[in-house]
Amino acid sequence: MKLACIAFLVVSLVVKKTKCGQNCSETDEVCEFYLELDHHLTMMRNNDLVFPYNGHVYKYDVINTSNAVPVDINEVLTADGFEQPRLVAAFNNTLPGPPIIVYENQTVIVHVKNKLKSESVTIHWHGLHQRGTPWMDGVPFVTQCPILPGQTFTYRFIAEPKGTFWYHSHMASQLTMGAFGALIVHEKGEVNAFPEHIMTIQDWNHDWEADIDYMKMLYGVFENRTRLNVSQSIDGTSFSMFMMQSGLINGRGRYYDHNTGKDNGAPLEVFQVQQGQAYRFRVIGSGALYPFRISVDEHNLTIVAADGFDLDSVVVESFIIYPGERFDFILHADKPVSNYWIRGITLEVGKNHTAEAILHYNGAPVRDPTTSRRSCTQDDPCIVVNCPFLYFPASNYINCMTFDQLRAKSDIDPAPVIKPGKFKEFFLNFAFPGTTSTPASVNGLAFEQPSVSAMTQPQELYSSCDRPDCGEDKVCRCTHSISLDYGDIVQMVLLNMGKGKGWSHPIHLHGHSFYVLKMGFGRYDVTTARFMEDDLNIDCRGNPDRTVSFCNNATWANATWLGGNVPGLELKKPPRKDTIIVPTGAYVVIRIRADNPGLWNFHCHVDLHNVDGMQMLVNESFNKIPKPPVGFPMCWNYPSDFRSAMDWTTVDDDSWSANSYKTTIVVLAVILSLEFIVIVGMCIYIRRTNTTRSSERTFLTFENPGYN
Ligand SMILES: *[C@@H]1O[C@H](CO)[C@@H](O)[C@H](O)[C@H]1NC(C)=O
Ligand SMILES: *[C@@H]1O[C@H](CO)[C@@H](O)[C@H](O)[C@H]1NC(C)=O
Ligand SMILES: *[C@@H]1O[C@H](CO)[C@@H](O)[C@H](O)[C@H]1NC(C)=O
Ligand SMILES: *[C@@H]1O[C@H](CO)[C@@H](O)[C@H](O)[C@H]1NC(C)=O
Ligand SMILES: *[C@@H]1O[C@H](CO)[C@@H](O)[C@H](O)[C@H]1NC(C)=O
Ligand SMILES: *[C@@H]1O[C@H](CO)[C@@H](O)[C@H](O)[C@H]1NC(C)=O
Ligand SMILES: *[C@@H]1O[C@H](CO)[C@@H](O)[C@H](O)[C@H]1NC(C)=O
Ligand SMILES: *[C@@H]1O[C@H](CO)[C@@H](O)[C@H](O)[C@H]1NC(C)=O
Ligand SMILES: *[C@@H]1O[C@H](CO)[C@@H](O)[C@H](O)[C@H]1NC(C)=O
Ligand SMILES: *[C@@H]1O[C@H](CO)[C@@H](O)[C@H](O)[C@H]1NC(C)=O
Ligand SMILES: *[C@@H]1O[C@H](CO)[C@@H](O)[C@H](O)[C@H]1NC(C)=O
Ligand SMILES: [Cu+2]
Repeated sequence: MKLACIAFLVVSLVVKKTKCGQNCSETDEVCEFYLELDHHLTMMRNNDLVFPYNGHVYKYDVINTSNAVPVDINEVLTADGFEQPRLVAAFNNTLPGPPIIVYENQTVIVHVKNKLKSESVTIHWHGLHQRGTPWMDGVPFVTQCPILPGQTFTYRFIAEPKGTFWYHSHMASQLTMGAFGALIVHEKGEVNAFPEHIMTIQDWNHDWEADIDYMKMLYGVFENRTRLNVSQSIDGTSFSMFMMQSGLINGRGRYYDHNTGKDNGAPLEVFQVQQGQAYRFRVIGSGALYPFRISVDEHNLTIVAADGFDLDSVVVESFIIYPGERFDFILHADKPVSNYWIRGITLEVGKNHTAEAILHYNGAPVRDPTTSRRSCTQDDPCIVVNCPFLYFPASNYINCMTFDQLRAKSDIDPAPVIKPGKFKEFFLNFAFPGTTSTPASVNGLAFEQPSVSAMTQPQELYSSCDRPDCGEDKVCRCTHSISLDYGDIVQMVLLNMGKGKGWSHPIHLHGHSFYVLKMGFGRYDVTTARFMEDDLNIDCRGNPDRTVSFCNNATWANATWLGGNVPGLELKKPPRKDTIIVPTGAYVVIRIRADNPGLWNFHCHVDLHNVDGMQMLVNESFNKIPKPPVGFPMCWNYPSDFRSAMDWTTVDDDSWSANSYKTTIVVLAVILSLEFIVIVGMCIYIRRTNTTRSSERTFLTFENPGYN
């Protein structure tokens, strides 16, 4: 064993230039990392509680902060500085987890250890295409079995495409507990690259955690014997009852007392810049639910990329980012040496929820900025990019630029051209239709997670959607998938319409960066910016009344638009994305080429919606999916329901004790013979692999003979 390991390392050092556990250089072919997921508490330094004061934290028993030494904030998960420690699940005890920074086309190896006591995990590499390695996509029960407590798993994949990505737990809502980090893929040989900063932004609630959020979403939130309402967006549509107490940038924020309006002085993230220099900020929406509008006081932002793909740059006052999205902007540090607020405000009305960080010019005193937001005026209106609606209230003097108004930086990557006979078109409504029960669904199909990995154990799936209780103006729960054949050109019309609309959804597709060809918005009141009516170019079929129809089986209202003939599609320089907002009442036309065989999850990135069922699978050229590596772990087939009740659970009329005695003997005999077979098998296998592939055996999970 040990010899084999050393042999492998020697071989790989010589042949592959492997880097272990540190930053990779451009010439490395393989980059290797270790991540440990464990529970931790915020505001604790080892066994000591700390408290926030004036941008620092101090040990709990400090009485006079002016003569005390503050605790190093890098040793504390400060979050919003709330003194009641909150449980987090974090990689390597940092919030966010350590950044993984690699170069395009490098082989990335990440060894993951699950040190949680009662939860399993998988890690998704959000935005990477996993071409040739679809079983490394990290979706539990879709591409792999979850990594159970105490277990390890090794991911191995190619870093492609280049750009700003992130990694996060894909297990239910675990990511909202802090289980994420940045994943940056640098371009090779890039000249004149800007120095850069990574910025994750998220909502935070220190009283609740993932599963409680979900329960409260279903059953309601009460405070002081009052039922709280869902918070409202600028266009009059909804967010959630999940209360965002604080916003965090790179894991730091301040809690504002709602009664006094005073903040608790917790430390904030400080981004240092040198006057005269330009910087690339890589912003990652890593939150649970709320979008943020991000601005930097007294600076314009030049947006240059979204979800890893370069855009024709636009200069804006701010941009909006939903969970799952990424935007890169260039900041020119050309203002007087000082401190400036970086702000992320939510789009809620009647609430002032802000995530804050500090832009600190080298040479400025270390203290909170005193700057204020730019005021948008009739003569100098603000431009906001990526709005989930068409308008802000007219009195705000803000002009929205929706994502479909952006263009790719170059025209070398036009939209896939329709080939006769190879074109498929899908209408997918991401919404909450229903009457008595209104689960989050896609076309009324709330996703039921398989109980084994659907990619590697397809023969063990049960829950087909081909049932009488599923269909037009019905809602059911099943394992929803659509099938694509290799080489298909696929147009998807993402909808958010009918009875189940009312929330905007950031929809994320795994395995692809789709081309965004067009967005169609509903009707709004131009003065108040309130949403009024769905876009009527979509025919919801079913019940003709839009407020009643589930819109489960939609099509174009004008039949000549079928077959890809939608007027106004951007085919020359469409921007690409892997996560796109589908606003209430709107549609988004996207295209992909089915050239990446896999089983790809397609879901809302608002975790609560995803967990509730707003997800589906794209079953892409299943018979062309490469075989997983030798030794790839399988799930034991505990069924998800009792439809396939096993014989050994039924007791016949004999007395229980006699029967259980018999059962025990049989089970023991079976176990013993299985063990015997396994031992013999292992011996044979070890002997064989020792002689033929000694270097690969200890690295079973990431050697892949089926690929390359
Ligand atoms: C995570 O922690 C482990 C154990 O302390 C360490 O070996 C590893 O290098 C860390 N990983 C990263 C990416 O920092
Ligand atoms: C790796 O790169 C990051 C970001 O550039 C930097 O903060 C960190 O110090 C580097 N780590 C090492 C070991 O060089
Ligand atoms: C706190 O410490 C400072 C500096 O040593 C001292 O000037 C001040 O009087 C102290 N305050 C109290 C309340 O003890
Ligand atoms: C990445 O690798 C692929 C396949 O080996 C190759 O075709 C492509 O040119 C490479 N790209 C870069 C930027 O090195
Ligand atoms: C609860 O409501 C009562 C009556 O309206 C009010 O006096 C009290 O301050 C409220 N408590 C909190 C914590 O808001
Ligand atoms: C919630 O909305 C209802 C109906 O609009 C209103 O009567 C109630 O006062 C609201 N509750 C709160 C806590 O704002
Ligand atoms: C930002 O751009 C706007 C219009 O493009 C311009 O009016 C404004 O002066 C710029 N602000 C700064 C701080 O450069
Ligand atoms: C909103 O909150 C931020 C800090 O969270 C504060 O700086 C700002 O003044 C507040 N704005 C309003 C209008 O209350
Ligand atoms: C969708 O509508 C079409 C046209 O009316 C109909 O043929 C089809 O059966 C419907 N599909 C479902 C699932 O109801
Ligand atoms: C994907 O397609 C294959 C082949 O058609 C089928 O056997 C498998 O059950 C499908 N899987 C899912 C989850 O739909
Ligand atoms: C349907 O769409 C086509 C192409 O855009 C257009 O020429 C035609 O007038 C439309 N028909 C109706 C009834 O609107
Ligand atoms: Cu959603």
